[in-house]
Amino acid sequence: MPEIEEETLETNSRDEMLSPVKLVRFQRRAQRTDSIEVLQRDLLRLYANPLEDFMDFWPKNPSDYREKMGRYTKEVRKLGIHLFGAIMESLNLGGATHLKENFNQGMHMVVANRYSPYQESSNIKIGAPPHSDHSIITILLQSSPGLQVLDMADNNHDHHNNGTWKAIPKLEASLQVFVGDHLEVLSNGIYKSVWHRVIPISTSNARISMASFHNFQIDEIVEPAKELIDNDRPKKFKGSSVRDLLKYASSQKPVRLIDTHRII
Ligand SMILES: O=C(O)CCC(=O)C(=O)O
Repeated sequence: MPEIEEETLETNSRDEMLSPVKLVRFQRRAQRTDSIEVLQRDLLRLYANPLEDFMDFWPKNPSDYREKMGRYTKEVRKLGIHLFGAIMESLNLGGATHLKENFNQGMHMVVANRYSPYQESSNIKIGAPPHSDHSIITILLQSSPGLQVLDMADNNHDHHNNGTWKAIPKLEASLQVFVGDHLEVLSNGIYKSVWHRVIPISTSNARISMASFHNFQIDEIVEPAKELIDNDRPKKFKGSSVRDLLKYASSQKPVRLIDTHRII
């Protein structure tokens, strides 16, 4: 029997991806041969740039939440800006100040994921399904192992059905950095967004992760940089904004928006 996948978002606020704070139980249901399997995680999503505009919407409990989370988001944002500068240099786009300015003023979304303890026998499995991120880059902090990335070294990078899942170890005091879909577009396919999923290792302890998604401004159309288009490397993608990617993600289609925007 073919696998049917359906995702549901359980949330108080139905105005989807753009409310300043959202608490969600994210479930993906898949019809297996003789049962329905559910893949579940809980997440709290906050916007964080500009911090002054959003912090008043953040949780007040525990009482130092805003102060500590504010400090973390400020530091991780600085890191994101440094990394973006280095990536631009690697693409010989170091002089493209409009891109840097846009990134500096861009959208910063922070998602705290909680993967609760679970029983192996339950048909509710805990984890995150295979996906890539809408961001330019994502910076991830994780409490314990469970993250896996698809290694497509021997495959055509544009297809995500093949490849080998590789576990990413949790290294003390380290962050992971992912290339997101909009960097794949901006770099005209030179950087590839990372296909990843989560299968928590421990059934008895919760796993927590904090993903910081760094984007351009929400309505900025992201297209391949013109400096990276030539006869040898023609333009690979049509443009899209972060708003387009978020709206599309909430429509829960199995194909990435940037793949539907592929020109070649
Ligand atoms: O929990 C993780 O390690 C990854 C989370 C993730 O992929 C996401 O929030 O998009």
